[in-house]
Amino acid sequence: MASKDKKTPNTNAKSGGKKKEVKKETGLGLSNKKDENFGEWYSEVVVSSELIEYYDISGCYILRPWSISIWEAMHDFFDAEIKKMKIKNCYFPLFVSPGVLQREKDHIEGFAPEVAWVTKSGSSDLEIPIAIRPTSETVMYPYYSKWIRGHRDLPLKLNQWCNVVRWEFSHPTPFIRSREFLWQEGHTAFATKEEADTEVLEILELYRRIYEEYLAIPVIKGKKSELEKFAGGLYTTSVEAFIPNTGRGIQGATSHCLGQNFAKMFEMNFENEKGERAMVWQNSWAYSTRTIGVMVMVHGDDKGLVLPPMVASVQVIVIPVPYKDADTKAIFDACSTTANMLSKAGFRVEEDFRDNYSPGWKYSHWEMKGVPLRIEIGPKDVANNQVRVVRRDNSAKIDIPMSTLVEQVKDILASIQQSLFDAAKQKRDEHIKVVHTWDEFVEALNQKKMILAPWCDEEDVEKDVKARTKGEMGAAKTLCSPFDQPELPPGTLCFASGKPAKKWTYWGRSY
Ligand code: 86X
Repeated sequence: MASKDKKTPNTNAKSGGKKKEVKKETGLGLSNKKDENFGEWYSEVVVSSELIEYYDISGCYILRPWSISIWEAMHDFFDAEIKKMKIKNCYFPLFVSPGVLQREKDHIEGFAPEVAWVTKSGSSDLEIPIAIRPTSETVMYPYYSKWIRGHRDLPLKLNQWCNVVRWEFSHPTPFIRSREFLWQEGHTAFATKEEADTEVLEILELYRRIYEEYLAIPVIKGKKSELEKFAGGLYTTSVEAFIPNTGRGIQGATSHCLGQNFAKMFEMNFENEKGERAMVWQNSWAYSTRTIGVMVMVHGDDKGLVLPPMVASVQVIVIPVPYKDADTKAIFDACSTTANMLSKAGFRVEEDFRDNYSPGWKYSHWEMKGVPLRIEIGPKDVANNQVRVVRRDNSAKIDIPMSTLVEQVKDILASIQQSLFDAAKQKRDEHIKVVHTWDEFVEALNQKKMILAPWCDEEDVEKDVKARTKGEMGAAKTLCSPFDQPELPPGTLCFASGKPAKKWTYWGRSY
């Protein structure tokens, strides 16, 4: 194994074990198995696949090109879609003055411990400390108030792509719970509630498509309970995903109708068509780099990352397999021809011509990085005018003649995208349990299930369920009430309170 030139600086906060160093140097795979040691497996896979590097500040991670390219694939889709909706991009400052941050003190109260502050410049104290945005309502809305005068200024629909900082104290996890993360935050203002309601669902549908069509992860669209909604808003909708290995639900993205709460606080009002003062109706919505973590957790395996073709910056990796006495130049030429042909056809292709790694090392390397398709070209393939194609998701190998390669690669990538979704959906569905009683609920929770139960929709009952399920693993809470409601026969009782049930709701432990 030629790896002498691959010196890794010993700054990896997670490394230290000799065994790990050796694995790292040879690139021969993971030392943890997904089903045996999930947490360790995850930490290892995000680093070994070169998505992230650990950093010397807890909860902060370096996003390497491999993860940023996934972020960009989602960005390009979402950004184009919101532009079709006439939402415009903007950029507001990172810093918030304490006065402005306090203006929404009611809902800030619970979040206050998470706000990070700048208190010094050089060695001198700032006269007034400055907060770093944890979200941008207080940054943006004073200017919405200034910019909105009459009904012709509405709707005002802005989005920004930025970073935010929330100084979390619970266990940090790359992508899933980090102290700084990337997101888009959309903030819109309308003259009527109807327009706001419509947009909430349009944005939620885009979030569903990011998860299902790009990341190949099934999600449930629904409404958050009063306890779990964004306290500053009117109602919260979300897409909810599920991590089978931990049995935890995870909020994938949120789309809120804020109602007129912020309009009151920030005096966002306008003169309507009748010449009266009226308050705006608002929405806000966001998805973050958490999406990438969910993708790793759902699709990754014991060989590393598994990338859905829709978000893979390299969809096909071409690897020459020279033999001692074979015509090496012919093999390399065949690789270039293949790569050019696929690239011309619109696929994202790379060749790995490095001469200091063996073909076997390259196979594991690109498997670790999750590239959907590998093409191997050896002397026999050159002689037969064919290539060997290997799928990352199921290891299936097929020999394909050059004459039909483009068509077949297209079909195989589509098939990988679909198979990943189908496998994730099947696994997710196996972990959904419908229950009617408290005993069934507790049993399903112990089996790491996501639970669908009839509920009375009372806040005290949800708090009580939380209290009764508190333990090492964390309490159960509501994930969402799905928009797609199964039939609720009259007389159905709440699993927790025994009162008449009002709706079906998903429950579970969550991230
Ligand atoms: C809630 C609400 C909302 C715009 C979204 O979910 C979509 C995009 N924002 C965010 N939230 C906070 O308001 C919040 C506030 C402070 Cl001060 C904080 F430190 C943390 C927060 N976390 C979430």
